[in-house]
Amino acid sequence: MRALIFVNGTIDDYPQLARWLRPDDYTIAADGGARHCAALGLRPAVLVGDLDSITPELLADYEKARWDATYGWDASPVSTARLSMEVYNAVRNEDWSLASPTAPYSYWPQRLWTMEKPYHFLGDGGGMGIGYCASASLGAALANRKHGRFTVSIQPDGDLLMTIGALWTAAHHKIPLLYVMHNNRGYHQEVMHVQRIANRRMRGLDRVADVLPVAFSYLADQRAICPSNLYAVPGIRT
Ligand SMILES: Cc1ncc(C[n+]2csc(CCOP(=O)(O)OP(=O)(O)O)c2C)c(N)n1
Ligand SMILES: [Mg+2]
Repeated sequence: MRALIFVNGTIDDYPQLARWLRPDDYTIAADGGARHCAALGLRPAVLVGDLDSITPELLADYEKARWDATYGWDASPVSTARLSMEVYNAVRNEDWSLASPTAPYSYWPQRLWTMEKPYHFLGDGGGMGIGYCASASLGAALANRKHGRFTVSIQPDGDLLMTIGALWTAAHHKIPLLYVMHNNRGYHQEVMHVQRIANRRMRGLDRVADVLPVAFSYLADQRAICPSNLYAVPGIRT
């Protein structure tokens, strides 16, 4: 992993610099250097300095993330901000590794989790293809296994349906990985896109199928996915 420090100098060519960035770069903004991060669409992992040269607007925007996360905290179904923070609270004292992309839940971990190690975040999938999350998380968990790291993945439902075989592979090869289902029962990014286009063309939403009533806990049952590889877990009947 590289640590990038943005200081308050001049950058002439943002697009050229953007091509050189990597998703796992650890970004540090030194005071007014935060404006370069904003121009590049980056949210720095750390902001340092006496904060006399960062613009008040940018500083307020950073501080706002915590406030934004509290919106609808007690709502049901649970908000994605709360889901993210509950998962963080559950893993933060482990040697954790977040293996899932964060775009499906509004990038909350980059906004609020403290990420200090290269393996704390695998990064988002470059191609944005669904089916990436379940399988990429499994690959990360395999790499983390020998280090004894706790791999967690906040797993969208549609994505898991694309690569459900990842569960079999995890069970068969005994790869420890916690998938926390982000089950909104739909291909929702797709639905929102279709809604937008339907509005623009002034037609109804009758052709949108947005409910995927899948019982993922049954799919994850080891008796179903890998019966040849059952092992006893104390307190759990197999
Ligand atoms: C292989 C592939 N097919 C289709 C798409 C188009 N697409 C983008 S998001 C999405 C829905 C994703 O559903 P889910 O994984 O449940 O996440 P959600 O949007 O519900 O949070 C689809 C179909 C894609 N990105 N990749
Ligand atoms: Mg979904």
